[in-house]
Amino acid sequence: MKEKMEAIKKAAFEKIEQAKNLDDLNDIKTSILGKKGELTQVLKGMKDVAPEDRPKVGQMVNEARASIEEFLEREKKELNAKIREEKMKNEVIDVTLPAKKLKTGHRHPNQIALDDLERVFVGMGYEVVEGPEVEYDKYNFELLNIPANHPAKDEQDTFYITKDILLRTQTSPVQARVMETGRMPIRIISPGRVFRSDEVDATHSPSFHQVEGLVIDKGITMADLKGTIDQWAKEFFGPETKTKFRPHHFPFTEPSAEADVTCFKCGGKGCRMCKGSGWIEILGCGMVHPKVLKDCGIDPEVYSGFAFGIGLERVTLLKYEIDDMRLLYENDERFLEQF
Ligand code: 2NL
Repeated sequence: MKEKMEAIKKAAFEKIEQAKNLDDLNDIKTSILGKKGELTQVLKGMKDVAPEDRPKVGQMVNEARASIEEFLEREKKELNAKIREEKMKNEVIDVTLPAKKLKTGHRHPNQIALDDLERVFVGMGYEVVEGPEVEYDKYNFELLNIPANHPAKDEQDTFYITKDILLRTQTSPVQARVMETGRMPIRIISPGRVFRSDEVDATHSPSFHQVEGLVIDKGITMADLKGTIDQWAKEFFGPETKTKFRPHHFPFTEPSAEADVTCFKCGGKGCRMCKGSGWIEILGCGMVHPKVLKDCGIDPEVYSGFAFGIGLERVTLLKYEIDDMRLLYENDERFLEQF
């Protein structure tokens, strides 16, 4: 029995010495000390040992077990130390390597155009006012003299939440809310996201941005409107820019007009940018309709005013000569980093 025990011990020590990693050590442990291990088998064979020899055999098995366990632990510690040393060697930090470049973002081209646009109006004393994107029919349509049967109110054109609540189709409702407060005079621009049920293409999107302006005071005339737009165009597109106004129709203004600016690419001679005409259409505007003033609680006999609406994306596309609106929404870094 003693020889058998020595043989098991010797074999175990040899195996342990040859172990290359922690998994090997674990396997050895189970194969000798485990439930079905060699030493355990000896204990199970105790019934064949003479009763008077049993304590001795038991002691031998326990001693063998203890010394194998001790050796296993020692080897395990040594292996762990080796693994750590190896890891430290591989993880040496080279402090002389150049640092990773930090990537800094910047404003979206739409935001750059909006900031430029706002700066001009704020310089003229305008206040920037924002309002809700989800609006009541009352503020988006009714107060702006857009009657129930108007095509703009069709479900084809407007996203309705309920019969009376919708995604605003313009930022005029912000201005209607300001008029309703009755604080005079008013000199505001209201930039923001608006929604129309349009198919996506190079010049349309179901969600885009508008900047509307509104001025109301005693004695405001069409001359103030034209002078303001002309001044804005010169500051925004360059001092050589001229403006012209063509008659148009909006339900909320009377008279209404569309304003063109001289092409800032060719200076008005005619080029690809302005499709040969020398002019580029830039905004819609007009004198606030007396009915709109009245419905918003302002006496049209005392006050008058003008309003205008600028499509932000349209201005951004023109300013940066971008030929497809979809590029503004895709957030492709290769596009964005050019601004
Ligand atoms: C366009 C036309 C326009 C207005 C917006 C307005 C607002 C109030 C009262 C009267 Cl509260 N008018 N806004 C006026 C004329 C034109 O926008 O084509 N925009 C892209």
